[in-house]
Amino acid sequence: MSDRTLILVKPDAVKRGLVGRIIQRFEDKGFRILNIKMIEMTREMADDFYSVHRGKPFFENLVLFITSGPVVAVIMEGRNAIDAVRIMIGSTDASKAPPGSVRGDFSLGLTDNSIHASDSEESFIRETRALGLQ
Ligand code: 3AN
Repeated sequence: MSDRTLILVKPDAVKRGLVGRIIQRFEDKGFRILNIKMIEMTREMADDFYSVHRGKPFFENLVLFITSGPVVAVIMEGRNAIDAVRIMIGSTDASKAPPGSVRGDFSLGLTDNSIHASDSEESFIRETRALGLQ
């Protein structure tokens, strides 16, 4: 159980002007922002960030998408952060994410699904390192 996690507001949501509304939900829930940064991910950063997906059929699209515009990275702290935030973002396929979740309320996509959140302590460490945040 980790008390820190990372979210990325993805390029689709940044382009649509949803940054404030998405981050607000986590502050409303009780999470505290420890670090926040707008980042234009390079190909190398994306490659490290998504290294667990290397070799999968959707990998190239994923890298092209996440480097298609700025993302907003937020490190947050709060009780049971990794699990609690995963519940709040909804399932990967946003067309199946329930209303009330970030993806359920703001997206229909699978690659362009508005938000990313770390799914484990190990991912949190790899992802923050890939982004140069620690
Ligand atoms: P999540 O973002 O819910 O943690 P992951 O980590 O399994 O999902 O996948 C990372 C990203 O890869 C997803 N956000 C999505 O953009 C993309 N992705 C995952 N599975 C697929 C798939 N079957 N087809 C296309 N894109 C996918």
